[in-house]
Amino acid sequence: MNTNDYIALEEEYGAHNYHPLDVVIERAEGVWVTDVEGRRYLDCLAAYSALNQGHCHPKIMEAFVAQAKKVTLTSRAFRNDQLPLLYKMLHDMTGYEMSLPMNSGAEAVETAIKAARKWGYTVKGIPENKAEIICAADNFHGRTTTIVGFSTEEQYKKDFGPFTPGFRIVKFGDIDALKSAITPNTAAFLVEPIQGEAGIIVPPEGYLREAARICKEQNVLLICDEIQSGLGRSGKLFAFEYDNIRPDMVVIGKALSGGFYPVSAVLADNNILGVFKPGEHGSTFGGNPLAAAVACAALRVLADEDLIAKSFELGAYFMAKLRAIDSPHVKEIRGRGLWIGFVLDTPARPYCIALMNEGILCKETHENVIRFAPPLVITREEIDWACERIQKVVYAIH
Ligand code: IF1
Repeated sequence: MNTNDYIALEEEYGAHNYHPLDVVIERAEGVWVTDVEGRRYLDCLAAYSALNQGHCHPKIMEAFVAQAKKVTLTSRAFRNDQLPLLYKMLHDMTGYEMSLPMNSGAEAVETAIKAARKWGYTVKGIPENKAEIICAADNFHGRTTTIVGFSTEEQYKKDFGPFTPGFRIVKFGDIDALKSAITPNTAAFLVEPIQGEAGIIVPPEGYLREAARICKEQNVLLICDEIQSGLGRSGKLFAFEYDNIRPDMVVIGKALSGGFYPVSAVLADNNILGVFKPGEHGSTFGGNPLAAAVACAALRVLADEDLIAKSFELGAYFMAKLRAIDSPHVKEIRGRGLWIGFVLDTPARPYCIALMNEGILCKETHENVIRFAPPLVITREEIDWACERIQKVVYAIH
């Protein structure tokens, strides 16, 4: 079978909820992927930051295979010997008193929403069914019906209603808008410290710091969705560190497993996560021993290989090189760490296709933005290699 055969099968038998580039990946290692024709590409998307540690990292692989041979799933009806180690590691790395493991990012966001509401009723004293959660315009927190209900992107929500009530939208980066949206019934403010899907939008200096201060003053929980921005992508363990804050809840996923397996978690202190009593929340696969073993290995790789510092340094290097590309079509280059939005004044998809033909995989977001977010194991030489090709493509398209 060749590329076209695989595409034909997929088009015929798969639901058409995606429009992928026409590259059929067969194997991968580190920052490189190989397609079914044997062509190699540098992966500049890293599965939307799930592959911060690089494809098929040998250490995570080792943990994955070893654990798969022992026990993969117990359900939470019984305990397993891996989950406690993940709890301890998350605590030691982040300082939060506890965590609650789930699978997908969206499930962890749902978990944070449930925790915030329950905290609102049982701790803050919000009247029954009146809790409100404030979210930012242009947010992306996942695809469940509750989450798309507070999306401001028509495409994500049209014809999927009716939606869960209790959410309010404020402009991202606008501190006054947040202030005036808070009522005595506000349980939480849920926000991405840097908006990913929106096009890698870094908020104005001090926004999160001020938001954290107001939330504290008003007894509102600050929930940071670090599913995409966290675990080194932004050049820090968490993007909120740029504002020197400590959110009440942090949601992580994606790179928590280094791309092997869906693993997500909510981090918080006991006064918040402690609201859940036995039977009130859960998941068949959440916290299973395979997931826990993989997550521990993935976190260890982040630390052992100093990937967070690498993201910080190489991100600045990559961004400076991209800024040196002189084209009237390039409007802005923004981001933090190895997480870069390359903003054009024209549709980005033709650029992504041209880059694919040059051996670089990346994806447009919002029509005009190309995101460059390679695995954090990328080298300076590989960034040079990519920049040569990016420059060639930018200069070739008029
Ligand atoms: C897809 C986007 C990125 C996320 C944040 C929660 C989730 C995500 C900040 C949900 C997921 C993914 C989903 C993926 C594409 C990707 C994405 F373009 F859709 F918006 F990265 F920018 N919070 N983002 O970024 O996590 O349930 O998917 O594990 O194809 O939908 P999930």
